Amino acid sequence: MKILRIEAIPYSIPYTHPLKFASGQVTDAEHVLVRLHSDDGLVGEADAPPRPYTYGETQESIITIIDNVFAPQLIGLDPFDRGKVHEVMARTIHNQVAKGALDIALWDLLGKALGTPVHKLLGGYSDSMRVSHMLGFRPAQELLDEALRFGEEYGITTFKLKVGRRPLALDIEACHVLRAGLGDDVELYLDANRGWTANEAMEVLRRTEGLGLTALEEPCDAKEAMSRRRLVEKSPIPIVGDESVPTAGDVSRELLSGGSNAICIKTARSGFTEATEILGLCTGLGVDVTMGNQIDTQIGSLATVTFGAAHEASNRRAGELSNFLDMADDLIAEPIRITGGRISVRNVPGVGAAIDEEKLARYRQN
Ligand code: MUC
Ligand code: MG
Repeated sequence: MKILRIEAIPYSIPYTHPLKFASGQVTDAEHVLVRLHSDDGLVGEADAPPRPYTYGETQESIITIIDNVFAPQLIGLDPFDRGKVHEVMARTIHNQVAKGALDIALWDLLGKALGTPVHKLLGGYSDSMRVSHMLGFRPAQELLDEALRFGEEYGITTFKLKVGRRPLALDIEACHVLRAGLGDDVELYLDANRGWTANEAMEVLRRTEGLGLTALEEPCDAKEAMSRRRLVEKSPIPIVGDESVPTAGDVSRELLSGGSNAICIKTARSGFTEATEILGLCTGLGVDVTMGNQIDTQIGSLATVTFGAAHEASNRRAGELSNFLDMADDLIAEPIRITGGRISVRNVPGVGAAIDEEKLARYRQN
């Protein structure tokens, strides 16, 4: 089998409820659908969500790097030769989201060629994942109403609160209101998307002591190495690396230098192959991981479930899988259901995110 053609298709779907966080906001899913065609008529597919404020990639840059750099180098390779495919992609630095989508599309293609679900190829540990819901910037009472509604409608009992605002009291109040309104059995953790300094983060930890928060993600820029290390040493809860650790090398650097002591894995930026390397590193070192969300569509969320459910260590904590509920529509043919707070893998060849061609025709931008 050979890779015959690669498509990078821009599309745009609006959000009904835009998500705001310290490093940016998302009002429309202006993403890229990546399609890898083989010479025997199979197609591997994946979603690439550009996040310029996180990785510097845009919809245009993802299309350009795939069309002009990766496609000419990958066409003609056997998709089973994943080592060769990755050797080719590694020659170009950065562009993590473009590479991540190509890798997931490659696995989807291999699953289809083998007639096997990719979650089985990756590990087959479980057939579902627990869902964590991400709460964006809103007044405290609205956050509580949203969390209560998601608990009632979907059975979700884990929430990640976006923080990183100033004055700090805004987020501190939100933490207190959520804990008081949700009770002690609901898990709450925070993600500041580098919005604070390490000292501000320390103050927030002090003023939320006793609320049972379980983690603080990317409190400040990891490049502020000394103050970040001090925070990690002093914090009573894990400090999670997210945007500071898109590659396995970044994970090693941050863990070894003390910049983080827990890791967020996102298939959107690491694909399944590098996510596997990162997971191995973390389990080897005894470091907790969370499957994160890059404000993914249902196609992207299904990729996260496919990887997260495949291994015990990535399935321990709830995965961030529900942002797609705030989108007006999706390209996926068979919508994801959240029942009892869980999302299931799909027992069909590949990842199982078949595309609705009519919707693609409606939302595509070229
Ligand atoms: C997160 O966990 O940070 C926000 C920006 C991004 O790239 O992902 C989201 C969620
Ligand atoms: Mg994050």
